[in-house]
Amino acid sequence: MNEIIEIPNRGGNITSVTAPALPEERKGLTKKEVAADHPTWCPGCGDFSVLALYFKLIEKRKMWHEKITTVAGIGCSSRFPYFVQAHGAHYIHGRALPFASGISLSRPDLHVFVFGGDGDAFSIGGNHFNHTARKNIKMTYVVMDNWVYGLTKKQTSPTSPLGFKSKTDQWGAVDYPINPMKQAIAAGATFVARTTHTNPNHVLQMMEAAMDHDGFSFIECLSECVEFYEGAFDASNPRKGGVFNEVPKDHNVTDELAAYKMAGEDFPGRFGIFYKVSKPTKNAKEADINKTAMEKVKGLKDWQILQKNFDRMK
Ligand SMILES: Cc1ncc(C[n+]2csc(CCOP(=O)(O)OP(=O)(O)O)c2C)c(N)n1
Ligand code: SF4
Ligand SMILES: [Mg+2]
Repeated sequence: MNEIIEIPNRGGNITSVTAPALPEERKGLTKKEVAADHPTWCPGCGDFSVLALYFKLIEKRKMWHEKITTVAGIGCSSRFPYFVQAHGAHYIHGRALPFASGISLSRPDLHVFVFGGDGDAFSIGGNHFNHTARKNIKMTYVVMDNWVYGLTKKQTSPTSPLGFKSKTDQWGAVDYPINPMKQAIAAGATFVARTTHTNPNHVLQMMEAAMDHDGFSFIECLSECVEFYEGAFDASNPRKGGVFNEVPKDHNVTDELAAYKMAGEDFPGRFGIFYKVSKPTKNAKEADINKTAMEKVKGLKDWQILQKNFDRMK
Protein backbone atom coordinates (compact mmCIF):
# COMPACT_ATOMS: atom_id res chain seq x y z
CA MET A 1 0.00 0.00 0.00
CA ASN A 2 1.20 3.53 -0.74
CA GLU A 3 2.01 5.60 2.29
CA ILE A 4 0.77 9.19 2.46
CA ILE A 5 3.24 11.51 4.18
CA GLU A 6 1.79 14.77 5.49
CA ILE A 7 4.22 17.69 5.76
CA PRO A 8 2.89 20.97 7.23
CA ASN A 9 4.21 24.07 5.44
CA ARG A 10 4.77 27.48 6.95
CA GLY A 11 1.37 28.74 5.83
CA GLY A 12 -0.23 26.10 7.97
CA ASN A 13 -1.41 24.04 5.01
CA ILE A 14 -0.51 20.40 4.68
CA THR A 15 1.30 19.05 1.66
CA SER A 16 0.51 15.41 1.14
CA VAL A 17 3.18 13.41 -0.57
CA THR A 18 2.48 9.92 -1.76
CA ALA A 19 5.43 7.66 -1.14
CA PRO A 20 6.38 5.44 -4.08
CA ALA A 21 4.61 2.09 -4.24
CA LEU A 22 6.46 -0.54 -2.30
CA PRO A 23 6.50 -4.25 -2.82
CA GLU A 24 4.14 -5.89 -0.32
CA GLU A 25 6.91 -7.75 1.45
CA ARG A 26 9.95 -5.54 1.86
CA LYS A 27 12.81 -7.23 3.64
CA GLY A 28 14.79 -5.48 6.37
CA LEU A 29 18.06 -3.95 5.16
CA THR A 30 21.09 -6.11 5.75
CA LYS A 31 24.33 -4.72 7.14
CA LYS A 32 25.78 -4.86 3.63
CA GLU A 33 23.00 -2.64 2.30
CA VAL A 34 23.28 -0.04 5.03
CA ALA A 35 27.00 0.02 5.87
CA ALA A 36 28.87 2.92 4.26
CA ASP A 37 32.57 3.64 4.44
CA HIS A 38 34.85 1.45 6.48
CA PRO A 39 34.77 2.83 10.04
CA THR A 40 37.97 4.70 10.84
CA TRP A 41 37.95 3.86 14.55
CA CYS A 42 40.99 2.19 16.19
CA PRO A 43 40.88 -1.61 16.15
CA GLY A 44 39.08 -2.79 19.30
CA CYS A 45 37.24 0.51 19.93
CA GLY A 46 33.88 -0.06 21.67
CA ASP A 47 32.14 2.13 19.09
CA PHE A 48 32.27 -0.72 16.52
CA SER A 49 29.91 -2.75 18.64
CA VAL A 50 27.36 0.11 18.93
CA LEU A 51 27.41 0.59 15.15
CA ALA A 52 26.96 -3.16 14.52
CA LEU A 53 23.93 -3.17 16.82
CA TYR A 54 22.44 -0.15 15.09
CA PHE A 55 22.67 -2.11 11.83
CA LYS A 56 20.96 -5.04 13.56
CA LEU A 57 18.21 -2.73 14.79
CA ILE A 58 17.70 -1.33 11.28
CA GLU A 59 17.35 -4.83 9.88
CA LYS A 60 15.18 -6.18 12.68
CA ARG A 61 12.79 -3.21 12.77
CA LYS A 62 12.68 -2.97 8.98
CA MET A 63 13.76 0.64 8.78
CA TRP A 64 14.48 1.52 5.17
CA HIS A 65 16.94 4.04 3.81
CA GLU A 66 14.35 6.80 3.46
CA LYS A 67 13.35 6.42 7.11
CA ILE A 68 16.78 6.27 8.72
CA THR A 69 18.09 9.52 10.19
CA THR A 70 21.34 9.41 12.12
CA VAL A 71 22.68 12.63 13.61
CA ALA A 72 25.88 13.34 15.56
CA GLY A 73 28.13 16.15 16.78
CA ILE A 74 31.94 15.89 16.74
CA GLY A 75 34.18 13.25 18.27
CA CYS A 76 35.29 9.69 17.48
CA SER A 77 31.82 8.38 18.39
CA SER A 78 30.21 11.22 16.44
CA ARG A 79 31.72 9.89 13.21
CA PHE A 80 28.86 7.42 13.40
CA PRO A 81 26.65 8.87 10.60
CA TYR A 82 29.54 8.58 8.12
CA PHE A 83 29.36 4.84 8.45
CA VAL A 84 25.61 4.54 7.87
CA GLN A 85 24.50 4.49 4.24
CA ALA A 86 21.34 6.56 4.74
CA HIS A 87 20.25 10.07 5.72
CA GLY A 88 22.13 11.79 8.50
CA ALA A 89 24.38 14.61 9.55
CA HIS A 90 27.76 14.92 11.20
CA TYR A 91 27.02 18.30 12.69
CA ILE A 92 28.75 20.90 14.92
CA HIS A 93 30.46 19.86 18.18
CA GLY A 94 27.78 19.71 20.91
CA ARG A 95 24.99 20.84 18.59
CA ALA A 96 23.59 17.51 17.40
CA LEU A 97 20.47 17.74 19.56
CA PRO A 98 19.10 21.07 18.26
CA PHE A 99 19.70 19.86 14.70
CA ALA A 100 17.94 16.58 15.47
CA SER A 101 15.08 18.48 17.15
CA GLY A 102 14.35 20.29 13.90
CA ILE A 103 14.17 17.00 12.03
CA SER A 104 12.02 15.36 14.67
CA LEU A 105 9.53 18.24 14.85
CA SER A 106 9.16 18.62 11.09
CA ARG A 107 9.12 14.93 10.10
CA PRO A 108 6.74 13.00 12.35
CA ASP A 109 7.13 9.93 10.12
CA LEU A 110 10.78 9.47 11.16
CA HIS A 111 12.45 8.36 14.35
CA VAL A 112 15.71 10.28 14.75
CA PHE A 113 18.72 8.61 16.32
CA VAL A 114 21.52 10.76 17.73
CA PHE A 115 24.91 9.27 18.65
CA GLY A 116 27.84 11.02 20.30
CA GLY A 117 30.41 11.11 23.04
CA ASP A 118 30.52 12.21 26.66
CA GLY A 119 32.38 15.43 25.78
CA ASP A 120 29.96 16.28 22.99
CA ALA A 121 26.94 15.57 25.21
CA PHE A 122 27.90 16.93 28.61
CA SER A 123 30.67 19.47 28.01
CA ILE A 124 30.10 21.71 25.00
CA GLY A 125 26.59 20.29 24.44
CA GLY A 126 25.56 20.22 28.09
CA ASN A 127 22.92 22.89 27.82
CA HIS A 128 21.37 21.42 24.70
CA PHE A 129 21.13 18.10 26.50
CA ASN A 130 19.20 19.63 29.40
CA HIS A 131 16.84 21.59 27.19
CA THR A 132 16.10 18.83 24.69
CA ALA A 133 15.33 16.50 27.58
CA ARG A 134 13.00 18.93 29.33
CA LYS A 135 11.14 19.63 26.08
CA ASN A 136 10.57 15.89 25.66
CA ILE A 137 11.27 15.96 21.92
CA LYS A 138 10.84 12.53 20.38
CA MET A 139 14.20 11.02 19.49
CA THR A 140 16.75 8.54 20.84
CA TYR A 141 20.08 9.86 22.12
CA VAL A 142 22.82 7.28 22.61
CA VAL A 143 25.84 8.70 24.44
CA MET A 144 28.84 6.46 23.83
CA ASP A 145 30.57 7.20 27.10
CA ASN A 146 34.29 6.39 27.21
CA TRP A 147 35.16 8.79 30.06
CA VAL A 148 37.64 10.68 27.87
CA TYR A 149 37.98 12.93 24.81
CA GLY A 150 39.13 10.33 22.28
CA LEU A 151 39.31 12.26 19.02
CA THR A 152 41.52 15.00 20.44
CA LYS A 153 43.80 12.40 22.04
CA LYS A 154 43.10 12.19 25.74
CA GLN A 155 41.78 15.19 27.58
CA THR A 156 39.69 14.97 30.75
CA SER A 157 35.98 14.73 29.96
CA PRO A 158 33.02 15.57 32.23
CA THR A 159 32.66 11.86 33.01
CA SER A 160 36.36 11.12 33.69
CA PRO A 161 36.76 9.85 37.26
CA LEU A 162 38.76 11.76 39.87
CA GLY A 163 42.46 11.07 39.54
CA PHE A 164 42.34 10.23 35.80
CA LYS A 165 45.63 11.33 34.25
CA SER A 166 45.22 13.08 30.93
CA LYS A 167 46.82 15.80 28.83
CA THR A 168 44.71 18.40 30.62
CA ASP A 169 45.21 16.87 34.10
CA GLN A 170 48.75 15.56 34.20
CA TRP A 171 48.57 15.04 37.96
CA GLY A 172 45.12 13.44 37.80
CA ALA A 173 41.62 14.89 37.36
CA VAL A 174 40.54 17.11 40.25
CA ASP A 175 37.01 18.00 39.10
CA TYR A 176 34.08 15.87 40.26
CA PRO A 177 32.59 13.97 37.32
CA ILE A 178 28.95 14.32 36.34
CA ASN A 179 26.68 11.32 36.51
CA PRO A 180 24.94 11.02 33.10
CA MET A 181 22.01 9.02 34.47
CA LYS A 182 21.28 11.50 37.27
CA GLN A 183 21.70 14.36 34.82
CA ALA A 184 19.19 12.84 32.38
CA ILE A 185 16.60 12.11 35.07
CA ALA A 186 16.94 15.56 36.63
CA ALA A 187 16.73 17.28 33.23
CA GLY A 188 13.38 15.64 32.49
CA ALA A 189 14.21 12.83 30.05
CA THR A 190 11.23 10.47 29.96
CA PHE A 191 13.27 7.34 29.17
CA VAL A 192 16.66 6.77 30.78
CA ALA A 193 18.63 3.56 30.31
CA ARG A 194 22.18 2.28 30.70
CA THR A 195 24.05 -0.37 28.77
CA THR A 196 27.57 -1.36 27.73
CA HIS A 197 29.17 -2.25 24.41
CA THR A 198 30.40 -5.57 25.80
CA ASN A 199 26.85 -6.92 26.05
CA PRO A 200 25.47 -6.80 22.48
CA ASN A 201 22.06 -8.33 23.24
CA HIS A 202 21.52 -5.78 25.96
CA VAL A 203 22.53 -2.85 23.73
CA LEU A 204 20.01 -3.97 21.09
CA GLN A 205 17.31 -4.47 23.70
CA MET A 206 17.84 -0.93 25.05
CA MET A 207 17.87 0.61 21.56
CA GLU A 208 14.61 -1.12 20.68
CA ALA A 209 12.90 -0.02 23.89
CA ALA A 210 14.17 3.56 23.39
CA MET A 211 12.92 3.64 19.82
CA ASP A 212 9.47 2.51 20.92
CA HIS A 213 9.27 5.27 23.53
CA ASP A 214 7.20 8.29 22.56
CA GLY A 215 9.46 11.04 23.90
CA PHE A 216 13.11 11.89 24.56
CA SER A 217 14.89 8.60 25.20
CA PHE A 218 18.43 8.62 26.54
CA ILE A 219 20.86 5.72 26.70
CA GLU A 220 24.26 5.88 28.35
CA CYS A 221 26.27 3.20 26.56
CA LEU A 222 29.71 2.50 28.01
CA SER A 223 32.04 2.24 25.02
CA GLU A 224 35.71 1.65 25.75
CA CYS A 225 38.42 3.83 24.21
CA VAL A 226 41.16 1.23 23.90
CA GLU A 227 43.68 3.87 22.86
CA PHE A 228 43.32 6.43 25.67
CA TYR A 229 41.40 4.70 28.46
CA GLU A 230 42.01 0.99 28.18
CA GLY A 231 40.30 -1.18 30.77
CA ALA A 232 38.08 1.66 32.06
CA PHE A 233 35.02 -0.60 32.21
CA ASP A 234 36.56 -3.97 33.12
CA ALA A 235 34.65 -3.99 36.41
CA SER A 236 31.39 -4.18 34.37
CA ASN A 237 32.58 -6.97 32.09
CA PRO A 238 32.29 -10.57 33.34
CA ARG A 239 34.87 -11.65 30.72
CA LYS A 240 37.38 -9.38 32.47
CA GLY A 241 36.47 -10.51 35.98
CA GLY A 242 33.77 -7.85 36.47
CA VAL A 243 30.02 -8.04 37.05
CA PHE A 244 27.10 -7.12 34.84
CA ASN A 245 24.23 -6.38 37.19
CA GLU A 246 20.86 -5.72 35.62
CA VAL A 247 18.22 -3.39 37.04
CA PRO A 248 16.29 -5.49 39.59
CA LYS A 249 13.08 -7.02 38.17
CA ASP A 250 10.95 -5.36 40.85
CA HIS A 251 12.27 -1.84 40.14
CA ASN A 252 9.41 0.58 39.41
CA VAL A 253 10.54 2.50 36.30
CA THR A 254 8.09 5.33 36.99
CA ASP A 255 9.64 6.01 40.41
CA GLU A 256 11.93 8.97 39.81
CA LEU A 257 13.55 8.87 43.24
CA ALA A 258 14.27 5.14 43.01
CA ALA A 259 15.83 5.69 39.57
CA TYR A 260 17.94 8.57 40.90
CA LYS A 261 19.09 6.51 43.84
CA MET A 262 20.05 3.60 41.58
CA ALA A 263 22.00 6.03 39.37
CA GLY A 264 24.10 6.88 42.42
CA GLU A 265 25.36 3.32 42.97
CA ASP A 266 29.11 2.87 42.73
CA PHE A 267 30.60 1.67 39.45
CA PRO A 268 29.79 -0.70 37.75
CA GLY A 269 26.23 0.01 38.98
CA ARG A 270 23.18 -1.35 37.16
CA PHE A 271 22.26 -1.87 33.52
CA GLY A 272 18.79 -1.59 32.03
CA ILE A 273 15.89 0.88 32.07
CA PHE A 274 16.11 3.09 35.17
CA TYR A 275 13.27 5.48 34.37
CA LYS A 276 10.37 5.56 31.93
CA VAL A 277 7.26 7.72 32.08
CA SER A 278 4.68 8.84 29.60
CA LYS A 279 4.31 12.62 29.10
CA PRO A 280 3.04 14.65 26.12
CA THR A 281 5.89 15.41 23.73
CA LYS A 282 6.74 18.78 22.22
CA ASN A 283 5.97 17.09 18.90
CA ALA A 284 2.37 16.37 19.95
CA LYS A 285 1.86 19.81 21.50
CA GLU A 286 3.14 21.62 18.41
CA ALA A 287 1.02 19.42 16.15
CA ASP A 288 -2.04 20.50 18.16
CA ILE A 289 -1.13 24.19 17.82
CA ASN A 290 -0.58 23.75 14.07
CA LYS A 291 -3.93 22.01 13.72
CA THR A 292 -5.78 24.84 15.49
CA ALA A 293 -3.93 27.45 13.43
CA MET A 294 -4.72 25.60 10.22
CA GLU A 295 -8.44 25.49 11.02
CA LYS A 296 -8.39 29.30 11.03
CA VAL A 297 -6.95 29.56 7.51
CA LYS A 298 -8.72 26.58 6.01
CA GLY A 299 -9.17 26.85 2.26
CA LEU A 300 -6.91 29.88 1.88
CA LYS A 301 -3.92 29.84 -0.42
CA ASP A 302 -0.47 30.68 1.01
CA TRP A 303 -0.49 34.18 -0.55
CA GLN A 304 -3.93 34.85 0.94
CA ILE A 305 -2.63 33.92 4.41
CA LEU A 306 0.31 36.26 3.87
CA GLN A 307 -2.05 39.02 2.72
CA LYS A 308 -4.13 38.53 5.85
CA ASN A 309 -1.03 38.89 8.01
CA PHE A 310 0.05 42.06 6.18
CA ASP A 311 -3.46 43.53 6.48
CA ARG A 312 -3.37 42.92 10.21
CA MET A 313 -0.09 44.87 10.46
CA LYS A 314 -1.48 47.98 8.64
C1 LIG B 1 33.74 24.12 18.84
C2 LIG B 1 34.74 23.02 19.00
N1 LIG B 1 35.47 22.94 20.13
C3 LIG B 1 36.37 21.95 20.30
C4 LIG B 1 36.55 21.03 19.31
C5 LIG B 1 37.59 19.94 19.51
N2 LIG B 1 36.99 18.66 19.83
C6 LIG B 1 36.67 17.78 18.87
S1 LIG B 1 36.01 16.37 19.46
C7 LIG B 1 36.18 16.92 21.05
C8 LIG B 1 35.78 16.07 22.22
C9 LIG B 1 35.48 14.67 21.86
O1 LIG B 1 35.15 13.91 22.99
P1 LIG B 1 33.83 13.06 23.07
O2 LIG B 1 32.64 13.87 22.73
O3 LIG B 1 33.82 12.40 24.40
O4 LIG B 1 33.98 12.02 21.88
P2 LIG B 1 34.98 10.79 21.71
O5 LIG B 1 36.04 11.26 20.74
O6 LIG B 1 35.55 10.45 23.04
O7 LIG B 1 34.12 9.71 21.16
C10 LIG B 1 36.72 18.20 21.09
C11 LIG B 1 36.99 18.95 22.34
C12 LIG B 1 35.76 21.14 18.14
N3 LIG B 1 35.84 20.24 17.16
N4 LIG B 1 34.86 22.12 18.02
S1 SF4 C 1 40.77 7.11 20.02
FE1 SF4 C 1 39.54 5.86 21.41
S2 SF4 C 1 37.41 6.45 20.99
FE2 SF4 C 1 38.67 7.15 19.27
S3 SF4 C 1 38.54 5.50 17.75
FE3 SF4 C 1 40.38 5.17 18.99
S4 SF4 C 1 39.72 3.77 20.61
FE4 SF4 C 1 37.87 4.65 19.74
MG1 LIG D 1 34.49 10.51 24.93
